[in-house]
Amino acid sequence: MKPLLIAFAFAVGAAAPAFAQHAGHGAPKAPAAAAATSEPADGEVRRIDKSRGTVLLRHGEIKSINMGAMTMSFKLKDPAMAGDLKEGDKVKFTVEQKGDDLIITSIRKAN
Ligand SMILES: [Cu+2]
Repeated sequence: MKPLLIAFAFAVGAAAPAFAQHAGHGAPKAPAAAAATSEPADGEVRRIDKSRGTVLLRHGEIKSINMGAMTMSFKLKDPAMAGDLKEGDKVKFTVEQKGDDLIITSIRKAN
């Protein structure tokens, strides 16, 4: 229990200065406000399970759900979103939390 709490506190603490810096300097493209929740996260496809509609991603920080970088599995909102993705693809994606599930609501190849 205790290590989890410490990890969570660290994640929250680490996210705050990053956000302040982002807002302070003003991103060149996205003008403030809604950006923090809708900004796509970076990831790399490690595995795709088209029959279950899940994708294993190694992802960077996901600000919208306050999650640090890790490798984990996500459900796709629509299994067809796996489309032409393949292992090793670099992607940009957005995530929505529904109960205990994290659902990928959009995913596309990053260039
Ligand atoms: Cu994660």
